[in-house]
Amino acid sequence: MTVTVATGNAGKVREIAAALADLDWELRPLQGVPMPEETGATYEENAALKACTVALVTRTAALADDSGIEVEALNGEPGIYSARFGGLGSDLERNLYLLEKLRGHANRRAKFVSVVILAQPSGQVETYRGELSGTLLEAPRGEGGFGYDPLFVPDGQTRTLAEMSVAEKQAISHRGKALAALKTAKRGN
Ligand code: ITT
Repeated sequence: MTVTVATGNAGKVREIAAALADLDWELRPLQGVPMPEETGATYEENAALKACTVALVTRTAALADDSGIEVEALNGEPGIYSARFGGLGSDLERNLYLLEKLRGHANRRAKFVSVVILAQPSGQVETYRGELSGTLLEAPRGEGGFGYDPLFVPDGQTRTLAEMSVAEKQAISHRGKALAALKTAKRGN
């Protein structure tokens, strides 16, 4: 099966390609296909918008991820707005903005959520979800990963997601869990 990876986020592309390497799929990059505006109210709606639009335009199956970080002390913000948090343009700026918002808060609990949708040009969709709970540090640590990874220490771990290899992150992460569920469904085991 040919599958277009419907994301403009290079970090997600790396993780999706690594997770699906052992499936017999030809993964194609998005390459010039315009992505829709994310007007949905949920991860599921936004992932479906992205996957269905790209499947229609490319006439291939398309896989999209919509994800975000939900911070307890901020009543679940930024959630589906994580990529645009504070209207800021870089991961570093968004991390510093998050730290600023959390200043003085004792509760550092947060969770990542990923919803992965595989859409066919026919409109058929399959939805997979994964979550990862953890705590947020007072300062970024590590060079790997993307987004809020340098601030996030998963439960049961001592390193941030940015201090882990792609494979180590994948084994425990929200996206890794969603993609593992997709693989299980596709392989029928
Ligand atoms: P596409 O829509 O093109 O896939 P995006 O980055 O805009 O790329 P989202 O709208 O799903 O994707 O926003 C997800 C944001 O949540 C992402 O930009 C990060 O800021 C954050 N995020 C999601 N998964 C993450 C992860 O594994 N590690 C760190 N931050 C993550």
